[in-house]
Amino acid sequence: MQAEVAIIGGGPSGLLLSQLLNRAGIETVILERASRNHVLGRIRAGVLEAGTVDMLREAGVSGRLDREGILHEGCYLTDNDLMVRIDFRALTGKHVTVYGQTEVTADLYMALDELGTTVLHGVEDVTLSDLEQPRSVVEFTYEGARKRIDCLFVAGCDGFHGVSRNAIPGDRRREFERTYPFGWLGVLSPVPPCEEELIYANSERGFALASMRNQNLSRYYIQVPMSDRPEQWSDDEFWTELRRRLPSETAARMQTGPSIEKSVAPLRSFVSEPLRWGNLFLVGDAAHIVPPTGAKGLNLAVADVHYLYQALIDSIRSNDRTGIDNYSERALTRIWKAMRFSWQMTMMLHRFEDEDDFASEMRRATLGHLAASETARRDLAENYVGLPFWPTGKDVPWTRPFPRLSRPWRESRAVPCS
Ligand code: RFL
Ligand code: PHB
Repeated sequence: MQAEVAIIGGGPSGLLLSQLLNRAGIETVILERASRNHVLGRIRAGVLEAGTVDMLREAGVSGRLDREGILHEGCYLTDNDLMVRIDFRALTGKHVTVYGQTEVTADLYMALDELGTTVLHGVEDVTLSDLEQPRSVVEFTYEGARKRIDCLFVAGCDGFHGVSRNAIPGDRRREFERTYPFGWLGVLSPVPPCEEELIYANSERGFALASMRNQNLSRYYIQVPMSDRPEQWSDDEFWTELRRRLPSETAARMQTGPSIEKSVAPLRSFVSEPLRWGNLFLVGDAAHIVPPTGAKGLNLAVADVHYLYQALIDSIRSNDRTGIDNYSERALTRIWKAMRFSWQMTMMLHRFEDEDDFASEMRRATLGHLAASETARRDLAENYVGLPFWPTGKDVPWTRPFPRLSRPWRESRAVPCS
């Protein structure tokens, strides 16, 4: 097989990249390990930044999102009965959109089918080679036979457990990681949301999040020990624990129902640098993971696609390699800011098992500061609604060589592949 761009992984980042490239007349093939039903059944993100919605519009897949997405102009951070509203609209002029990742993925698959894009499901043993040659090779097993794609570029969109990241030699890659000693037990239930806006709840029993998908479908999470399994928690036990962590008035009016889905997600911060090796580009969770507390994972994946897709078009159509040469640094600059925000939100809102009274007072003081300071709320809102894709200061033009960075390894490990 031949393709201009081979895409490993049919999650949101791979699908969106393919859709944008196909619309520009660039031929892609998507290789996905799981079945389509499996990918469509995964319950994950729910909050889209405005920049993400713009990208989905640009890809021509926003029809249903524009009709069914719910605009949220604020959210609550709470500490027992203290509720602090972060007014996104007043503080930043922006909003976020509540629309499930499942729906984004379904919309993308429908659009790709219409364009006749090749998406192979159930592929195994993907290997990447000749990444530093003019043309690269992707080999894989499909329906029992070994197959091969010759391509110009490979997009590694295969998530945290994919193979693409490890195709970059270990001595040219650097990983940064924080794991957190708890997970999120999530429940999806066909009941109206308990509040019109999301609630990020801090309490002495641990964190809880009240979120939603639509007026009749709620998504709730509680912080649990990492060792907990979803089957250990009956629905009743879940609702009882959630009630204890939410502000009492909200808890009193919360409707409960059966769980449609129940799962435990680990929390991790992770970055692998660089995002490029020769003709390979890492995108989304393949290169970075954030704890879900800031609602940034899917949005970061879409931001990577934003930086990459035009760069690939420029390289393939006009032999202009500026964009692909700058992709890694451009994307990482924004990724690290989202890492910081997600880590900070996680530290502010979760109870750590071995924490002392000082640590819990620090968490409460952070929330108290948010309650009292508009500046603090604006900072949180600016990050939550999504930082701009491009810096706005006129003294940071991206067309110049990237400024020297303070960490010397970046220069010594710069990828020699332009
Ligand atoms: P994905 O979605 O993991 O897709 C990768 C795809 O690659 C396939 N794959 C392979 N295919 C071929 N060969 C291989 N060797 C392969 N290995 C893997 C996989 O089957 C899969 O289909 O990565 P992508 O596309 O980069 O998208 C990232 C997002 O899915 C992720 O960041 C978000 O879901 C994170 N996230 C949230 N993000 C937000 O922006 N807002 C939120 O509100 C939000 N909430 C969440 C979240 C993630 C959660 N969990 C479960 C981790 C809430 C939760 C609970
Ligand atoms: C969700 O609705 O699944 C969701 C919302 C906000 C988050 C994380 C998850 O920060």
